[in-house]
Amino acid sequence: MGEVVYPVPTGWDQAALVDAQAYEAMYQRSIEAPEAFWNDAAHRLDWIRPFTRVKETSFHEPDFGIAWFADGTLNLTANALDRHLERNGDRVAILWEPDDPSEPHREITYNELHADVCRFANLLKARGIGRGDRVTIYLPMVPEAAVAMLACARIGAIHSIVFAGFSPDALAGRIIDCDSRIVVTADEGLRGGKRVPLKANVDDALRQCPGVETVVVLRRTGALVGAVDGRDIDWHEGVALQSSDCDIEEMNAEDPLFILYTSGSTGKPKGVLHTTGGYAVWASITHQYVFDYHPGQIYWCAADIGWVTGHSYVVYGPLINGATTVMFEGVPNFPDPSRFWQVVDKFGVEIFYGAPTALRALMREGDDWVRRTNRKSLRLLGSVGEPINPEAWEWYYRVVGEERCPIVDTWWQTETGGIMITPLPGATDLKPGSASRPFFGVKPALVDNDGKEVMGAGEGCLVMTDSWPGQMRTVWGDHDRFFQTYFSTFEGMYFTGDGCRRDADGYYWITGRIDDVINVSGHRMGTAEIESALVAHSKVAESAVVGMPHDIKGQGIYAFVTTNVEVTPDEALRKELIQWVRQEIGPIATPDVIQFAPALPKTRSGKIMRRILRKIGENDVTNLGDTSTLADPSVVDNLLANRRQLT
Ligand code: 6R9
Repeated sequence: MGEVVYPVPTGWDQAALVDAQAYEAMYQRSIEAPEAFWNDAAHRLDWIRPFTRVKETSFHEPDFGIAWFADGTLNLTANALDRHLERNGDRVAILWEPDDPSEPHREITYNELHADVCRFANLLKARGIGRGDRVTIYLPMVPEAAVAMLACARIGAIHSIVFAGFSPDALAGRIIDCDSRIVVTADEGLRGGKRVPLKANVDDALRQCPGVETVVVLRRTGALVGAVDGRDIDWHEGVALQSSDCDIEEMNAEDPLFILYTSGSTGKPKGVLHTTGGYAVWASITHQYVFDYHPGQIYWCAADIGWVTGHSYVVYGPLINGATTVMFEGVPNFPDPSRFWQVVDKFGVEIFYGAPTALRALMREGDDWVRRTNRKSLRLLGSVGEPINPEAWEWYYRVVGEERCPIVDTWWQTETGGIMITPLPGATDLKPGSASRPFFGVKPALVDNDGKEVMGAGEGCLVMTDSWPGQMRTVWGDHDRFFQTYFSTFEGMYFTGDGCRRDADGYYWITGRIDDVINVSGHRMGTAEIESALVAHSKVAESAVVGMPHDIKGQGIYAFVTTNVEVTPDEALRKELIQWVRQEIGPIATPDVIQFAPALPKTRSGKIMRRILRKIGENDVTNLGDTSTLADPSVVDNLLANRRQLT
């Protein structure tokens, strides 16, 4: 396939914060003089005591450690709220769209958000929560989730958000790991018209957590939920008694801001810890430049606050920059597959940031759902969470953005705190499927399995050879695991876990997690490549590819395929797809097995659970491991019933 390149659209290079030339200059300076670059950049924040030290980082033993702006002090809420009040207090901070479009939306100004945050911060204090204490937040996508986060930051408490789709067991594990004494939740959540029994889940989880003294319950649906005397308090009754003034706590730049649990390839979820100063600089500077954010624009990141994307790009980045951030409670296809674009029209959204999995699901429903909406307000589109296959990219570009909006395909991780590899809309020619170039201060490298650096165009494991301000600082309670997981595979480098290709133009193409790499007849292939080929077929909606044992090739290719709704999968289509992949990639990528599946097993954040598919591919299905984080466990039963029996 010839490579497609979309140049920076006319006008964008002029109007954007950064054009191609400026990008090169700024990037060079950030790499050659990081101290000077980040010293300047960190002045985007208001500091209480200015820092004099900038970068103190080492990825090597024995002086391993990461600190940025270490002698500075600040408060994150003061940066996200207080400093905007004098001039922009009446600007809308949060535009909230409920799950049910017939329910009224909410507009919360910076003044109002500030008062709400202060009241909730005072409530936390009244319950004995202060500096360094952990606060578990188990809330749906409601403005109060942002209020709770910012209230923690105001008093120096550390929030740990647990996605409101997680089970009681998963919640309990996360409460116990960080030893929270307080949980903030709602009676019920609402998603796609369905109620989620959050308070009941909390009650269930807390049977395992005797250390929890307080549960704050927000009324969202008004459902009757039980209350434990002395432990449970109603959010609104609690804050009604509190003052709307609350002094900020003066935090050290390296004091913890939040913990967010994320799963690795092995073991129980890790508590990724982010600190205050460096994270705030990173979340805000990336939000400004990647989305080319200009004050007053309406910006929407469709991620849930339960994931890192929600932390950095629904709440912290945009609010530090004084933006109007849209918060959406619902799902892309409820009440119908036009919903995203209806919300865009309703609020005049200019910047939209979403996930490929949602785009593929919408693409499958046909263009008409998009075309019947206006979308003229959109000027920029973003993608995050997984590689976006060129077909979905093109659809996003042509149908959603009408060839007017650059797409920023942003690669990053919970661990990185914010965007790392991405186009800048006024600076970077776009190649569908490539996250393109490193952001300021990011030093990616590719290494082979022996840790030898791959120079120029080539392929390897993606590592970072130096620190950036938004980097995670430790695994909560297990600093050794932090070092072992990320810095021991390749000496002196942060290992991302992703495979990657760099082309002759220096563009990065993420090929998927290294653990998803398969070796067929001695050829190393990213499963994402084959998936992308399959998905490019007009009858295919989604696909996941894993390795399977093969007598001759070492590993064979096992492809799970979900077809478009109107297609009935049959033998003829199976042959057609095998032929198609041979054509798209070459005979070496010929799938050995194609299993049609009505749906793929996904986590609630939309990531395909490859571990399960790999087990099926290996025909090792007696122990599928922990399936508690699956959005719909019945999907697995169907896969098992129809799996190919290997001989
Ligand atoms: C932000 C987020 C991190 C993993 C990462 C990679 C995949 C994220 C991507 C992407 C290709 C992109 N990933 N963005 N792969 N292109 N634009 O998703 O964090 O949940 O920790 O996931 O997601 O494999 O290593 P997280």
